[in-house]
Amino acid sequence: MPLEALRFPITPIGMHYLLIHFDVPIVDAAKWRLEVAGQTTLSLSLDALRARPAVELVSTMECAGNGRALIEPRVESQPWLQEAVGTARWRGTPLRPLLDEAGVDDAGSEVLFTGLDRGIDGGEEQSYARALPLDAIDDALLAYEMNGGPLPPQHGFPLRLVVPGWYGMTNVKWLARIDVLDAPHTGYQNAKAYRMRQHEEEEGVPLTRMLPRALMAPPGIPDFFTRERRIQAGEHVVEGRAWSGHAPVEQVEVSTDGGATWRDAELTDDVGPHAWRGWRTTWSAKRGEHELLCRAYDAAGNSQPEAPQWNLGGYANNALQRVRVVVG
Ligand SMILES: Nc1nc2c(c(=O)[nH]1)N[C@H]1C(S)=C(S)[C@@H](COP(=O)(O)O)O[C@H]1N2
Ligand SMILES: [Mo]
Repeated sequence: MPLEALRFPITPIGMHYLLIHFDVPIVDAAKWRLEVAGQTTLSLSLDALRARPAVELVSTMECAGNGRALIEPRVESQPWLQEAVGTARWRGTPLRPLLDEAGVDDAGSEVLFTGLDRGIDGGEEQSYARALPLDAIDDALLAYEMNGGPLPPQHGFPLRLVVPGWYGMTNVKWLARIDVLDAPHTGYQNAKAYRMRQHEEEEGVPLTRMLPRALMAPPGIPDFFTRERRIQAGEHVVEGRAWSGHAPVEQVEVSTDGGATWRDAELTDDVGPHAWRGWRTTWSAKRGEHELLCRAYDAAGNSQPEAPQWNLGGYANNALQRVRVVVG
């Protein structure tokens, strides 16, 4: 998502980031079915899912690899700077009642979501699949609409999972089946990928919810090649969005002097409890070079570090955004 799109409370579809491990499956909706396997197996058409109770959910989603390219030494994977985030208005049917209809027994511990896309990752051929603990799916939605229209192919047509607050990989697209498991899933995307590890042999800690982050829409205009920002001296609005998957954002601070001093931004647009929060402040820009930073705090006491912490997957880098602005 180009960072100027932070000015939209709901990200227009063509500006929302995309992360696609394999190929986008081309799905014939008339033939497609969702299998839900609990104690019994349900097979549901798209029409059957649309006939179920519908809810809307505005949810901010961020790739767990957002910020990866800013970690040294560089990790080999999708080289995101800070743009792998977006907010959409999803519409669909709540997951939990569907699981209850399929029958979840007491032994049920995890739910596995499998997509239609196949490929090779870490040397293993696989369908993209991710398991979640049962108690994490209470707010989860099976979405068939995005921003008021049908789910586009690149975002998971005909059906995707949306789990508010969790990093992007959780939100399985092109859903084919859902299985209630009675033992932890050991597939690649849970056991190897999306874990905080320092080396390959380590079991590591699974990534779950998004850490807090504030981002600003870079002020002024960019230089084509360097992307350096240029602005005229005078009063300017500095604005952006901030989110956390752990608790609501309570405070956003801004620095215009490289982090020497900080002041509170005003919190603005609130588009829902699972969405980012708008913020803004004004800046009297004086001639010269300035480094602008912003920092989010959530109600659970989480904030952002000054520098990234290296890890094998280059995940969860919520270090402070720094934007250099030349004022002339
Ligand atoms: N089936 C499937 N689901 C998937 C993926 C994928 O490659 N295949 N990528 C995941 C990752 S890593 C992210 S960050 C989000 C991105 O969703 P978006 O492309 O709609 O923004 O989808 C997740 N769901
Ligand atoms: Mo991701």
